[in-house]
Amino acid sequence: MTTQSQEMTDGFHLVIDALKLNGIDTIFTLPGIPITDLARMAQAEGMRVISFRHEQNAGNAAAIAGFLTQKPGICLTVSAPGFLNGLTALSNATTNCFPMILMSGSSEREIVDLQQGEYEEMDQLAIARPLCKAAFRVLYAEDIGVGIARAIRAAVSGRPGGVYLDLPARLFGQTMSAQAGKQSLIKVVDPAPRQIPAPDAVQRALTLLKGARRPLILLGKGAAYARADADIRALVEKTGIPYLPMSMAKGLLPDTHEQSAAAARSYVLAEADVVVLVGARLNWLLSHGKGKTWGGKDARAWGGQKFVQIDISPQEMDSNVAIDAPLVGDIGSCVSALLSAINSTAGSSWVKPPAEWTSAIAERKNKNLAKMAEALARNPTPMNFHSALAVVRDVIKANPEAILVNEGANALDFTRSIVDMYRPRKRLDVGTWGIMGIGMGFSIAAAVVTGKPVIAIEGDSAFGFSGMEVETICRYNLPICVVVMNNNGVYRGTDVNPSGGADVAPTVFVKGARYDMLMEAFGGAGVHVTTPAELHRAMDAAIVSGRPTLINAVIDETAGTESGRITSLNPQSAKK
Ligand code: ADP
Ligand code: TPW
Ligand code: MG
Repeated sequence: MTTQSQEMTDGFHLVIDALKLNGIDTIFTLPGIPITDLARMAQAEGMRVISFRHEQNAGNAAAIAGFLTQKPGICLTVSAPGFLNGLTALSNATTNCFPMILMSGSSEREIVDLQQGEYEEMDQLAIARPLCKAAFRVLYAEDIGVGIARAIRAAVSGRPGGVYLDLPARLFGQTMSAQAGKQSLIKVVDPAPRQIPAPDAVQRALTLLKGARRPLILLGKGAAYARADADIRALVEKTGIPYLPMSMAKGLLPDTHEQSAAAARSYVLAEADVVVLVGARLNWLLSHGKGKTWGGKDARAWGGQKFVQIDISPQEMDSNVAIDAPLVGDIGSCVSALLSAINSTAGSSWVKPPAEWTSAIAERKNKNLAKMAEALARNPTPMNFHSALAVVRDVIKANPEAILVNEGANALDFTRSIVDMYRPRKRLDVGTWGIMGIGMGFSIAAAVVTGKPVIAIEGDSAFGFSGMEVETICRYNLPICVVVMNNNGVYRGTDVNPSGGADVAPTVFVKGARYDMLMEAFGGAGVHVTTPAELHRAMDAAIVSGRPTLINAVIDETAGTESGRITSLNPQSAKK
């Protein structure tokens, strides 16, 4: 080797060095032209490189790694088809405000732009742009530092989201002097700057809150992401205001907290007079802040409540209903400002919500919890969602550090309402789109970035979207226990073909499928269970061993309902 070549660097190494310089140590990928060597070299340079069986799963892994770490998760794919496979995850990450960067190799621009039939020809930058927060292309090795710095800032600053970074094949082989290369890299200073709320906005929110008779706090996944756990808890406990966690905010305070109004959700949404939204959007998941759910007199009517909204995105305000007290800033700064205002202006004179409100909630809550306890105590044959999830509930209670990944329809809705979470950022699910396919990608990333045990509660249909990644789980020997709630199909296994033909109905799968054998094929533990006792034993064994495990839990095929809790969103013909 000549002295000259020792002093050179190339595009491959500049990408790796730029990521490492910014504290990014993991890449979720699937190799091929032109990024195979990039993945190899990243591993050689000490990065963790997790290689998947489909790019969508690598992308979902990157997205949730971003949510869990506040650093952009990196997904690396090949051109056109690999890029497109990753794009669903990028778009989903953007929709959910998860920071990630999709880096895809791309083919020769000159040929792509003239549409001359290049290998994996596609104008990837143009296609990605409308589906993510920002999209960049780097043409010269000396710009890699800037490209990656911009991608990191775009992903994590303000409202987090997905960023596309286009890396043409030709870039990787470009060389430059190692010293100039090093100087071209940027270590991003303060990538997600705090955004302090204006004092008058804080006062406005406080004034509104002080006048409330039936206040309510709504915690969303933005609050979980923000890692302001102690202040959020202090805000809830100091004010005495009942709160509702959105799905991925469960565990921010333990679900067993006495101020949780989760078991009286429909009552509090309809009755509250002032609602504080903390990192939660008034989208479909909250019935757009109006209509009957909110006490409105018809499906579109405003229910009369006032809103305080804490969000980093000013444009989120008034998106569905009027926001009376917008509190724009990062959740950490906003909640702590609100807390100091409460402590100084209200001081010890802060008046907790009236007892009529809190006791009315407690009454509903206790009634609903008693009803739930009854349903959970039954032990029907075959096992149903309740009897199976009573087990999962106990296992999570005994292992509160475990991360719960959850997807499906009934398998999702029942798990969310039955399984209590005790710690922040432990529940990861289908999010804003209600997307199927996040299961194994989320599970793998959660295990990789936290080192904690992962329990994935999967509908049998939901599992199928990413099921091949059980090989990945075995390959990296990850402590993941997948429980397939097997009811023979999408929603239920009981539909029949109305034509009487030989094909089964579109929602029905092979009856009695043995998903456990899929895990065994790759050396993991597969267990077939039909009773809660068997399920409990199998889950305990999985947690104790830390071995990749798939439990095929046979669930009554008649137990589910169409679309789970969102049956009403199915279009119905007006034709009688
Ligand atoms: P959920 O589905 O749990 O209701 P959403 O995804 O609808 O939550 O809302 C999350 C909100 O949190 C988004 O509007 C986003 O802008 C906001 N957000 C994310 N991170 C922060 C942060 N650090 N500070 C303030 N707001 C944030
Ligand atoms: C990418 C539509 C929502 S829920 C679901 C589908 C196909 C599966 C429900 O069956 P599963 O659960 O998982 O067996 P269970 O317990 O009710 O039987 N494609 C994508 N996303 C969504 N949401 C769908 C399709 C859907
Ligand atoms: Mg099913």
